[in-house]
Amino acid sequence: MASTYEAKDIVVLEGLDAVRLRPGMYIGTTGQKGLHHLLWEIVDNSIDEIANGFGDKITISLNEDGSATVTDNGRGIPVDIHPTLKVSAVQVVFTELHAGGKFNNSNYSYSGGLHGVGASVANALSEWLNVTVCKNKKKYYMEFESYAGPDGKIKSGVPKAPLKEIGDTNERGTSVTFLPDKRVFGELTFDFNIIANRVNELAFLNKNITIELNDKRYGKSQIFHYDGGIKDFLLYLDKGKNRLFSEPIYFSAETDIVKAECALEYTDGYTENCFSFVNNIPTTEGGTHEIGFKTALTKVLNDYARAHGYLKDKDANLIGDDYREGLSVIIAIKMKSVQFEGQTKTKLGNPEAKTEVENITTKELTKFLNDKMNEKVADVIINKAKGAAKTREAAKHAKEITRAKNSAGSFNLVGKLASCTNRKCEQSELFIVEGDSAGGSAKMGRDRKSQAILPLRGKPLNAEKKRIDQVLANEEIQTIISALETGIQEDFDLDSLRYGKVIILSDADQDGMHIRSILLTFFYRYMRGLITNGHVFVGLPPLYKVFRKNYEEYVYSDKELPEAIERCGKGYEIQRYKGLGEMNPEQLWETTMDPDKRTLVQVTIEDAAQAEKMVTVWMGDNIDARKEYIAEHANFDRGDKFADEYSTV
Ligand code: TSJ
Repeated sequence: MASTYEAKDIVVLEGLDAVRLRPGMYIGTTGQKGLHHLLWEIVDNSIDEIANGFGDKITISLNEDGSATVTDNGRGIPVDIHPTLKVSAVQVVFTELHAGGKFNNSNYSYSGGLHGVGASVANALSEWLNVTVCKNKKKYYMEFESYAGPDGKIKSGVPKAPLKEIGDTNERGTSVTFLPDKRVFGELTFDFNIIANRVNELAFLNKNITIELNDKRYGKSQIFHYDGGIKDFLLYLDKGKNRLFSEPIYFSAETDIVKAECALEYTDGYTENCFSFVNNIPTTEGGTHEIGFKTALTKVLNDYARAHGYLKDKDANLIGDDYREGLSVIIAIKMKSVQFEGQTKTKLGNPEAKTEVENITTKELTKFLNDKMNEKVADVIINKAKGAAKTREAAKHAKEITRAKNSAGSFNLVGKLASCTNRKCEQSELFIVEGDSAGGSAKMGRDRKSQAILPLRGKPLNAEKKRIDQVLANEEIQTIISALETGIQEDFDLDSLRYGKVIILSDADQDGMHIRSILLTFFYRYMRGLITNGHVFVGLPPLYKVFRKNYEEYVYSDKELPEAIERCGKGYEIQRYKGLGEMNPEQLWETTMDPDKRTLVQVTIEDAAQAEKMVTVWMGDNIDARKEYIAEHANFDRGDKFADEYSTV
């Protein structure tokens, strides 16, 4: 087995053993997210190196044995001997929990890695890890291993030998290969799509980088590189929308405190899409940088509107919402000592980020607008905002009506809703069921105490195309709003939620997927807190029943069908359910509603964002984008996560 080579390593290694004892403290979970976290901890280092101007290429390989290799062509991790620890810097990086502080020193790192301990955490949670450094015309190598000692306890990330010079080279860079430990992550494996998505984002956010992703297990390979950086990112996000400018507005600036980059444009839609990042990390909950941008946007545009006669002396200023209708923007900043806040720690808290981004945006946007060449663009923005201000009044009126109806007992509105008797939110569930016939079965089959049923007749209205007042006027949507009792948008109040679980039950076909997507888009836009707080679920009805005399089994995915047939044995029969409506009340209860037997998939904010994107393309006016999308996603048969990767809740 491995040999430790110096006694004082033991002290260091106790740190790594602590990581293994409580992996959650370092990587959040030991599930799929945690496994991929290890990879990002390593990749972040290469990104940092390149973002600092050293090298331009990263290669990530997912190897056949389950390990992953990350290689960059940067300067190579320093190999000199650490003055107090008396081992190579490479060893320190992989064995010291606080190596981050020593090597990612103040003028080096913007890394998003957790506490800057990333590489050592990845080492601690790997069966083995090896590193090759090319630097100073020399090649160096070192290997680490985690193994069970005589007492059965696992020693984590133990160096097998000191860093060794193994030859000459003209190349430069660092290469790390590691095998995540099965004793920590079980049989979980790297997922090409998860990695490709994030790598794609990283390539957008770091325009000088080329990232190659090789999946050696399946022979798949993809290269990510965007000359346009976040400008390309914005075009990607707005694909399928009707964009109002030929090119996004783009600016970047650097101060002592932040490096900031913004790309923005308008579409003919009515919602705001603001995506922000700090040190390459998405700040989904926003924060001070976003506020700085928005404050500047409103001020600059109001000033411009007044200076150019769009607003007369008697007119009030337009409000921020008006200027953000149809706005798509990406704000990416880099800064040191970031503080993250909020429920999911994805909200930037640093007050100086507001001032900096606000000043930069004010200066750059003013410069842009005052360029004669951009007069048309300015005209489009201001006129669009004036239109938004007009309908804001109408929307206010429509909302007042909705509120009045709600407080008036809402008899008509919730007429189709069969509520449950229990009033406690956490013990109540609302099933939104596709179709009157399935709705009828659900009403008969349910547990009346805790389960409410709301049947949806047809497709509820498309939340993408209409202005807010029209969305709210739709009967199906109004029923949902009334039933949930939370209010919407800025009125949304989670404490008023009537049903702790909102469960969407739709057929396993294209229409069902469409209805689900529209509902998710609605929640995403108007009741986002419902999703972020984990209240929205998708129910999975069975696809088949496999049965013979005295035996029956429901099957929920095509993948499981052969096994079920085998279990059933000779003389089996198969019933295929084409829709929820084919099941009688007892069957629906047994397979899909009974809390003890059913499978629910909790909807994440990413699922909802994806649904929104799909609905945008699907129902928007851009026919080319729609064709392209359908060509790319031709198989609608439960070809999404709600069929294949479910987890019981
Ligand atoms: F940390 C790590 F092991 F996870 C890792 C680090 C993994 C990979 C794939 C690459 C890297 C890495 C580190 N790439 N490039 C660097 N650069 C440095 O560590 C470095 C190089 C030179 C200097 C210097 O001041 O001369 C400083 C640093 C931090």
